[in-house]
Amino acid sequence: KNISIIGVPMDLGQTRRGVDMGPSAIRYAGVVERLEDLNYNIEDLGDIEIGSREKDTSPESNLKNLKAVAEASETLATKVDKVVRNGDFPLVLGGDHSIAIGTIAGLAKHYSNMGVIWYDAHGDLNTGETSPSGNIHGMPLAVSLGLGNPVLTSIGGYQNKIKPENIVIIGARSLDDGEKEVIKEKGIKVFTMHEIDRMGMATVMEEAISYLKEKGTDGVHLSLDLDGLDPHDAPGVGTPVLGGISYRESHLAMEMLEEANILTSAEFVEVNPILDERNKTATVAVALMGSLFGEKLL
Ligand code: DIR
Ligand code: MN
Ligand code: MN
Ligand code: MN
Repeated sequence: KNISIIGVPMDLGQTRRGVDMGPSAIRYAGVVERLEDLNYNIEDLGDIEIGSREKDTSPESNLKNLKAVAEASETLATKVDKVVRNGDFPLVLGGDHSIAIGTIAGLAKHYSNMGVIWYDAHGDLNTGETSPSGNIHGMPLAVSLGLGNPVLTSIGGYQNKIKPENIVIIGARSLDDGEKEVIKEKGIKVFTMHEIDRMGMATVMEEAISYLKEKGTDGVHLSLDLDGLDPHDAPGVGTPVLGGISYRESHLAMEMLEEANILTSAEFVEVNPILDERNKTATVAVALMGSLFGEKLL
């Protein structure tokens, strides 16, 4: 089996510097060796090129760095598309979560009914109208649903990449009012921290997996924002939120996804080595990838 790694040194989807070094930090934490030891052929395709920070937001929109984010998203979509056409498993390393716009644009045209697991403290369901920040990393799930600025929703040359009923959000604990409305209106499946506390991660993952199977998904993408984890376990993120998913629960989630054998692509985002403690967060990301790709204790 082949995994193709794509690094996306993107920091333009939010305002804190350093998350562009995420791919380096994850490589330094040994992602290639870790997955090679699980008998995968790893091809590291290197990093895609990212433009520079824009001084002003354009007059027609409050979205920060819109042009540069859109350009990088097109580049990433093309690269992801190529990996899927080669029959390889795309593993995308961020970079802030705005990169999911390009990843999903490259993936979704290969499936008629793609599922998405959004592992995150946040919903990332804002549009220019509802965003409190203008940061595009708070918008990629909305964009993939066809909501928001057309410059972003038309990346890859088509709209409405995914269906709301094919999305499962896991770990949510910070949602803006506009995001709550989208969730209700579109009927998006969400396991908040409340459900994880109440039912336990094992039941949450069982339900999430059978939900996506019942929807008849023909591929499932995992978009894992490291801020889904508790900041205690993953401190190197730009927007930490207390009371998150533990390291152990996250390993269990990855192991259950591996057992279910439903994933067709994955991305790990928001690793910021400048805010981290001795590369702890990148190391956690790589450990979770180990479980996701079949590492066993015995
Ligand atoms: C907030 C924060 N909802 C926003 N979003 C974050 O700016 O849209 N997403 N941090 O990961
Ligand atoms: Mn080795
Ligand atoms: Mn996110
Ligand atoms: Mn987040």
